[in-house]
Amino acid sequence: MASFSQKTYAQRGEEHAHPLVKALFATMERKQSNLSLAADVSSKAELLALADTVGPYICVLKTHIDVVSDFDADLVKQLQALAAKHVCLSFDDCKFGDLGNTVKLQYGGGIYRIADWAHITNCHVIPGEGIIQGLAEVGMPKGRGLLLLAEMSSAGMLATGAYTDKNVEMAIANDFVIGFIGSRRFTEERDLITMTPGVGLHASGDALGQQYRTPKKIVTENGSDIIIVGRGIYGPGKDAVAEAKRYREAGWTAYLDRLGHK
Ligand code: 6AU
Repeated sequence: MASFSQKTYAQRGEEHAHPLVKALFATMERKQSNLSLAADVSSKAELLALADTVGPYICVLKTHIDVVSDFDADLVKQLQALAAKHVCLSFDDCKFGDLGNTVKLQYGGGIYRIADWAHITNCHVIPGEGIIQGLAEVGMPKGRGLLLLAEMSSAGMLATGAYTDKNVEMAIANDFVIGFIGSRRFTEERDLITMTPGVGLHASGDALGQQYRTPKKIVTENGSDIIIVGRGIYGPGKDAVAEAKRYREAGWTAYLDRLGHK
C-alpha cells in the first residue's frame, strides 16, 4: 500500500473519514496551499488585518488568542467571517496540558470559548490519555479536531523517543485526534496529518531557542503535510503578502517534489 505521503491531498481527502480533515485537504488542494500562518500578534486590529491580507494564500489560520490584549467576542465573529471568506480553517494553539476535567473547562469555557470557533486545537499528553478524553467530550460533538505535540521545534526539547512513540499510540487509538505537531510523518496506520512549525527560508532560529528548517526538508524529505510559518511572513520590514506567496510556493513545490512531479 502506498504511503500516505505518496498520495495527493485530494485523494487523502476523498478517503478520509473525518469531515474536518476532508474539508482541510479539499481547501489545500483548491488553494494549492499547505501553508498555515502563525499569526502571533497582540492586537485585534493587527490580527484581523494580517488574517485578511494573508488569508488567500493559507489553508489554516493559527492563533494564540490569549496574546491579543484587546480580545473581545467581536474578534471571534470577525475571525470566523474571515475564515469563511478565505476558506481556511482556524487553529488556536492552546497547547493544553492539564487533567481531563480541567482542560474541559479551559477548552469549552472561560473568556475565549475556544471550542466554539477553533476547528483545531492541540495538547501535550504529559497528563496521560485523560487529557484527550476531556477535550474530546467538548470538541467531538462540535466536529472539532485535536493535534498532539509529538515533538517540538525548539532547541533542547524533551518530546523525543518513547514519549513521541506514546503520542503516536494515543493518536491512533483516539478518533478525536486528527494528527500531530512534529517534524515528520509518524505512522501509516491511519491518515494522521502532521503540521510543522519552525519553518523558515532564511533565518536559522531566534534568540529563545526556535530552530528553522526549510519546506523542502520538512515536506519533501520528512513527509510532513502542512508548514506553519509566523515571523518569516510578517514583522518589521516584511511585505506579508509577498512572503506568504513565497512560502506557499515553496511549500507546494516541496509537496509536488514529494509526489515525484519534478
Ligand atoms: O514561525 P515562528 O517561529 O514565528 O512561529 C512559530 C509558531 C509559534 C509557536 O507557538 C508555534 O509555531 N510552535 C508550535 C505549535 C504550533 O504548536 C510548536 C513548536 O514546537 N514550535 C512552535 O514554534 O506560534
